[in-house]
Amino acid sequence: YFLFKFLVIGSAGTGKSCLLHQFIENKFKQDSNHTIGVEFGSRVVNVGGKTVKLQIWDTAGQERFRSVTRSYYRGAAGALLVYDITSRETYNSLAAWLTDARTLASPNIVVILCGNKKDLDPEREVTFLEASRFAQENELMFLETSALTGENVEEAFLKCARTILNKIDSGELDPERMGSGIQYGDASLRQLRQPRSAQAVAPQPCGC
Ligand SMILES: Nc1nc2c(ncn2[C@@H]2O[C@H](COP(=O)(O)OP(=O)(O)OP(=O)(O)O)[C@@H](O)[C@H]2O)c(=O)[nH]1
Ligand SMILES: [Mg+2]
Repeated sequence: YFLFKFLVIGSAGTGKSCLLHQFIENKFKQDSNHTIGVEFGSRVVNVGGKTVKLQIWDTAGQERFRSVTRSYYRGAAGALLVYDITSRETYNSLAAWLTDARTLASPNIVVILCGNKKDLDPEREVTFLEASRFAQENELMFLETSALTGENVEEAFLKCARTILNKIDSGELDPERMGSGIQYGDASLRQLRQPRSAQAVAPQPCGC
């Protein structure tokens, strides 16, 4: 039905590449190195009976790549904004990442906040409650995830995709707007054409 452009953003070492790997390959990426610039992955998912292809851009968190990664933000429909629950520093940078996403991608970008490394609970520096307040104040969805165990990884991507679909259905998001980050697939194009062709063959009222 659709193709959605997604971003994975957040500070270096929070587990962005591991989250993407877990989502696409269904396993934990051992020995993950810092991402150089941007990496790419895609997966087809079923959301509420509709087939959607997620085109996902995994960006480097290191400051030195910021100018490169920023150039990929344009026209993203959704984003996973990732911090590490065992690192307050990565949590403190969230506001800056969010500002970038909303100014460079789109003010309407659908963002899900992911508190990753949920499996390292004993080393936690950021509470669930604190992060959920931040999410609420900034109109973000929120989940704690673990790229290691796979907990909530699929849910994070699907939740974001589902919200985008709902916004398309309600008219809040227009896939035809330039830079919406949404493209029609064959199935939705067929549906879009249907009413017009039905109109063309519909019998005309005779007026009597
Ligand atoms: N325990 C645990 N470790 C994780 C998890 N996710 C990632 N890691 C580890 O965290 C480190 C960084 O993971 P990456 O996925 O490379 O981090 P990144 O956010 O892509 O980093 P940059 O590409 O530099 O921005 C690696 O050593 C991973 O093994 C997780 O859910 N749990
Ligand atoms: Mg990475």
